[in-house]
Amino acid sequence: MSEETHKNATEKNRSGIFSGLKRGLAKTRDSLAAGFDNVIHGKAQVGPELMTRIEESLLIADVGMAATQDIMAELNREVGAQRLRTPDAVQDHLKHLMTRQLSANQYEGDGTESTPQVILVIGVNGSGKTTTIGKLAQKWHLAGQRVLLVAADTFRAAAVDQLQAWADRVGIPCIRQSSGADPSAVAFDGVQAGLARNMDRVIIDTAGRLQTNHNLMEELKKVKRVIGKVLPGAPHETILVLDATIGQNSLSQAKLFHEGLQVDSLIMTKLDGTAKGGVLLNLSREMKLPIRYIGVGEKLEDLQEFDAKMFVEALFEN
Ligand SMILES: Nc1nc2c(ncn2[C@@H]2O[C@H](COP(=O)(O)OP(=O)(O)OP(=O)(O)O)[C@@H](O)[C@H]2O)c(=O)[nH]1
Ligand SMILES: [Mg+2]
Repeated sequence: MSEETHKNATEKNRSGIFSGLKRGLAKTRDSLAAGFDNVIHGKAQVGPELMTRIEESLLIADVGMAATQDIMAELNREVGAQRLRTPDAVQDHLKHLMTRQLSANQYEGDGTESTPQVILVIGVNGSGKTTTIGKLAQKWHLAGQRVLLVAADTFRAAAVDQLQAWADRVGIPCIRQSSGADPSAVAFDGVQAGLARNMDRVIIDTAGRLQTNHNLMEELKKVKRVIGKVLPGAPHETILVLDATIGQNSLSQAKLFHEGLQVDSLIMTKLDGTAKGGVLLNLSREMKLPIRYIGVGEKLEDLQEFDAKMFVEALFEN
């Protein structure tokens, strides 16, 4: 491929991702930008009305009280110092502040190049763990990596089958035991198999659980300890999958999972089904954890690597 063709292909790909993102964020965009769009693009002056509309819109998009107050304090300061003289300038600065908050926590890996990289995926019931694992596996497989799935959700037989179906679809192996098996035993087998088969990535699926269920949280801690015994340093990444449709409630979920299990990064699914996409700002502010991927639909390409700048652009573009 010539450099020019490659560049065009990359740009085309990027614009495809961006339109998917815009489509997926439509509901949040409607609640956010629509609230002050007509003020910004009308004949409005920079003044209290505009600032109130912006604040209301942020709250409606579920940006949350704390993150909204941060943003408004800084915007008001800039307006007060007469550094933002037009509504457009206010909007540009708002976008800048949102991007800054969303990119405050970058994923830096665990600093090791260990092979395999063991990834433990956790979260409440139905948040999107298994489908997200399937999509990640497909992405990484297509990128030429050797990926192994581990069905440590042994709670329901259907859960093991669901992961197996993804493995079959992608064309990669899946380690499983019968349902009802001890999840840490399956995880142990999985990591061992990952080592023996020289895998690049081992992704462990777990049963959904409420963050308030003590026994089930202890079960996950055991999974973590056990895989650390097979491969010191594993899991290299513990990913918490959150469902965007629950809005601010995802904060208390994230806090409890993080307290118990030391989460390394977040994936937010189902942004396409909610107007509460602004919750990512408060999550980023409170949790100080990187957001790695977002789900904006059911299709494979709808699981996107999170890009703060693109995310904010998509929220504001009509
Ligand atoms: N619209 C939409 N649906 C999604 C997204 N991600 C996951 N889903 C759907 O959410 C539902 C639950 O997904 P699962 O992957 O089974 O969730 P889980 O966390 O593994 O559930 P348990 O194993 O029961 O805890 C499925 O119907 C998925 O297709 C997304 O980004 N957008
Ligand atoms: Mg599942």
